[in-house]
Parts: sequence; structure tokens; C-alpha cells
Amino acid sequence: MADEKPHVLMAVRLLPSVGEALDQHFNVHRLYEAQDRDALMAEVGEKIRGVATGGHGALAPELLDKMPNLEIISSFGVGYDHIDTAECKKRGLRVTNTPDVLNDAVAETTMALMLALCRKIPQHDSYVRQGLWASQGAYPLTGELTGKTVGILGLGRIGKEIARRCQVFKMQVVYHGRTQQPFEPYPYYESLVEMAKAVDYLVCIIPGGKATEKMVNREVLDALGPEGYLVSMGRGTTIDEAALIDALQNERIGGAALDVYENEPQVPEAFFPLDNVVLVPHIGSATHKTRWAMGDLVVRNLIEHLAGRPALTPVV
Ligand code: A2R
Repeated sequence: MADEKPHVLMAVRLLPSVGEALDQHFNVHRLYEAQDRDALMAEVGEKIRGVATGGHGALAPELLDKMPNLEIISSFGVGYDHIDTAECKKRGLRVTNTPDVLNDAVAETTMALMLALCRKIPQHDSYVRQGLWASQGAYPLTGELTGKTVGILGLGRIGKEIARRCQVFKMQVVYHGRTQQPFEPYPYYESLVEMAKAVDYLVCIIPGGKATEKMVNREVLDALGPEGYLVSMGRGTTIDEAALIDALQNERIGGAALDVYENEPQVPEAFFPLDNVVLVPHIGSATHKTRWAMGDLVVRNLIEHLAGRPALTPVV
């Protein structure tokens, strides 16, 4: 049928709003619900022109092979390190992500983690719940963000929103990346180690992938030092987790707050007994409003591309 809706594969479960919107515009095949994935792909693979996927939905070449008419992979999330972009280029596939709509939410989570670390919010909460306030008096005093220096590793879309918020908190902002951004008002450090030496807080908000793997290593952590704090927001793979655990256990850094991990959703248990680390389960963008907007962009990229118009946010 010439007017048949295009066929789209949902590789992973996404928000209900995404599934509903996709159902309106496309014939949707849900790989994650299939009892027999091979049978589903054998039946519909040739018809599929678009894939909707997300951070934990890596697409193996063997799966791509089963979709010879595939044109576009629309991925939920700004990071797309789970997608082999070189392979997609080779196959002539368009790849899209969901940038910008999550900048504010991730920046907000970053500030929450910086405050939690600095003002020891989790410790205070448990102090009150355990009845220790009444029995032992006030909790020891803490530091504060005001007047401290924050180094942003990755002054991109999200990094810039974090920088603006840190300025409102009366912090000094500096940054490191591959290139200096002369129109940004913040001092640039060519060397990550030199920046780590100079700052009180190191906020990591760079993409994952080979180029940034374990970039925050023992040398960087030691440069940050016992009065320095790490806040990890980008990808867990950019931190050498073993080196971080060692630095926290031996108090060679002041503390860390982590939203992302090397092997999510597994979190090394070595973190659990440590009082100098705040752990949250990859919640950077996890608000109703932002996740809805990200899902909406996944759908609109598919609609635009499959109608023959340019995709909205292509990365390949
Ligand atoms: O290096 P530059 O000047 O292109 O700056 C980018 C920086 N960056 C790196 N810095 C050092 N070494 C690298 N190998 C490297 N690769 C990239 O990270 C840029 O300032 C920043 C990324 O900014 P955007 O591309 O605008 O990404 P956005 O939307 O801020 O998201 C950052 C990451 C995502 O890739 C997800 O993994 C996570 O946050 O949600």
C-alpha cells in the first residue's frame, strides 16, 4: 500500500509518551517485547526505515544487517556513545540525539550534587532521622560553595548552563576542553591536571567514548587533592573508577558526587561504606518535563526524516 505508515522499530522501552506518539505516526514494532527477536526481525526487518532507541540500546551490526532499508536511528539522550557512528556512516544511516532540551535539568542536578557534597545534605538528613540532633547536638560545621573555584571539564551546551549557575552561587568558573572558546568569559586551562590543581570543584560533563576514557585518572585526582571535590555528570567511562575509589578510601580527594558510572546500573560496592561520596542513579535529566521533551524530539526526528525533510538534531 502506497500510503502505509512507515515501519519503525522500538529497540528499547522508552517513555509511554514516545510509544504513543510513535503509534500515531508509524507502524511500530517493539523489539523489547518480542518473545522471539529473530522471528520478529525476519518478519518485519525489511520494512523497517527507522529505529527509536536509547542509552542502553546498543545496535549490533547483526541487527542492522536485518534492516536493509533502514535510514535513521533516533536516539533518546544527548550522549550517543552507545551507537557505533563509524558503522552508521559506512551504512549511510542518519543518527539523531536529543541535545539542548536537557541542559537546564542536568545543570540543576549538578548544583544539587555540589550542594549535597559541600553542605553534607545526605549526612544531615540521616543525622535528623536517627534522632542524633536531640541526643548529640548540632552536626559539625561544613564548607560552602561561595567564593570557591569550579573547573568545568567540557564547557559545552550543558557545561555553559552549569557555569552560569555557579556564577550565581558566587563561584569562580574556569574550564578545560580540547579547544579554547575565546568568546566565553571564563579562564581556559589547556591542561586538565593544571586545572585540577587550581580548583575546589571539578565538574565533569564531557561525552563518553574512546577519546575521553578514564580521562579523570589518578594524576588528575591527586592534582584535585584532599580539599578538592569531583562531580561526575557526563559519562562514567570518563572517570577511572578504581583510581577514584582508591582516592576516596585514602582521602586523597575531599569527596565526590556521581550521577554516572562505568558499568550502569552496576555501582561498585566499594563506594557504599564511604562517607565522602554522594551517589545518585543517573538522574541528570530525569524530570517529567525534560524527559517528555527528549522523547518528543526522538519522535520528531523520525517524523521529519521519514517525511523526506531534514532531521532536527543529526549527529551523523
Ligand atoms: O573539546 P571541545 O572544545 O570540543 O569541548 C567539548 C568537550 N569535549 C572534550 N573535552 C576534552 N577532551 C575531549 N576528548 C573532549 N570531547 C569533547 O565536551 C565540549 O565543550 C563538551 C561537550 O559539549 P556538547 O557537545 O555541547 O555536549 P553537551 O550537550 O553539553 O553534553 C555533554 C555530555 C553528553 O555527551 C552526555 O554524555 C552527557 O553530557 O549527558
